[in-house]
Amino acid sequence: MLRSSRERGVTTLRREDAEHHATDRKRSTTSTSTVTVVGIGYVGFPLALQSARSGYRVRGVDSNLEYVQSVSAGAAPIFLEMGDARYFRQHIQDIKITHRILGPSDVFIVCVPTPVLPDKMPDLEPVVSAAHQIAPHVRKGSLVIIESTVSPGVCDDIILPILERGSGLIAERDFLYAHCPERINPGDPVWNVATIPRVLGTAGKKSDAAAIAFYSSVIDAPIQLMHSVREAEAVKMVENSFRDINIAFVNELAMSFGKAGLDTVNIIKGASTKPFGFMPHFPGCGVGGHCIPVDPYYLIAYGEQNGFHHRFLALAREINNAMPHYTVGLLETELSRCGIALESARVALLGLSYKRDITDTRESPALEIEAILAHSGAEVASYDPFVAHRSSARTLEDALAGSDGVIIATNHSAFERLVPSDFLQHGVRVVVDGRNCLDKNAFVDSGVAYLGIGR
Ligand code: SAJ
Repeated sequence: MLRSSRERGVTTLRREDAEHHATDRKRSTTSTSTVTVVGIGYVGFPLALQSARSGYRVRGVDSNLEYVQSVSAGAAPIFLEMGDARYFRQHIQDIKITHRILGPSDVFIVCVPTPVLPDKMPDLEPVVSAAHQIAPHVRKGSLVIIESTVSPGVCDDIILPILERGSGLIAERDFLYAHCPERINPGDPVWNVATIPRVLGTAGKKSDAAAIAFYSSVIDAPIQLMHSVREAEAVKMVENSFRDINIAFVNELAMSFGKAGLDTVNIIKGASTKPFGFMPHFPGCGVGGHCIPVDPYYLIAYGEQNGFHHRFLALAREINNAMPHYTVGLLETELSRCGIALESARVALLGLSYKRDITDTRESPALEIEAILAHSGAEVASYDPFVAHRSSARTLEDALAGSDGVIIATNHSAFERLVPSDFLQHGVRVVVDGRNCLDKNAFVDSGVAYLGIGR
């Protein structure tokens, strides 16, 4: 059993200590130290680029051969923020992208997805596969960091044994080992891989120092050293489950207040004037992304393996998962009031990605809404400027033309400017604003019925 850092007397690392480590590391890494990032998607790619900016020789490894070939040829991934895409194009020769690990590396970082299976149980296959790939290349002094989001115990009880068996080495004694859960907020103009504070859990004092030195040389943000790897795993679970239950709370409020004609969004904004003890979340047509709707299931499974049932987390997931159906129900009821049956209606679905102005459709409620509409017999014209390849309509006008109803599932900036005449001119009768992003007052007496989520 690895000794916790509390036993090692290390709790919170002060910034200047980290800087001291960083100075040493920066001096020694500028030209020769190699960082190998396994999994170069939304999480791994920005981290690989930031490591290259910090002077490391960087290798990126990904299991998707077609993706590796495309990126190696210089095609910047569509999810990269502009600054990262520009840096990548200018420094493509500094980053070697391959399908398999090339060999030993001073630092290995695992950034592969940790999704859930259809039965909502954790799918650890990608992270286990990454560990098997890395293990034969781990040498004395290598630093292995797991950034993928996992529940407490996965790093120590599942990943570490693979690394030790495959390398013939022992963590902390021979190689250094840490968990630093990823914190990426796609589309955020302020918080990015260089500025987001991080938490760390490691295998011991030597691993503390090496991991702190590495992150201090790559990011400009505080690093909080936790008492153990398990605590660091739990931190990520807690922060994302916190968000999911709070979204479920306001979604339930929206379904309740919607029946009473109250404006839930305005009420939440009112509650936000309280300067303490309240953090606003807002209702919507569902919860998407690779974090928020997934991580609570890892925590639920962790509880079950310890003989505890997370009733609250499970109920929050149930409420959030019901929002796509709730949203389609609003449209069906209002169309029926107009004498239009959903199964014979044409519906424009605006937005496919899970979040504003990004391309990511993982776990997107818009896709669930699209399936529900199609299952009901409605003709669906989907349009998302960020997901053109997946849209059935080439333009917004094509999607709206001849549509009886509209569901806005993503609050892309292109949709927020829509006004009633944009719908009226195409004969649209009902607009369901799944992200409460339009001016509902503009629709009063407009001839187009407006329904928000809870407003
Ligand atoms: N959503 C709501 N109501 C809200 C907030 C979000 O319905 O009040 C929906 C969004 O529309 C989306 C989903 O939830 O479909 C997730 O939204 P998100 O803003 O949480 O976006 P993510 O998935 O990019 O979350 C990331 C997370 N970062 C990491 O896991 C490292 C999360 O921890 C952050 O809290 C979040 O960004 C953030 O703060 O924006």
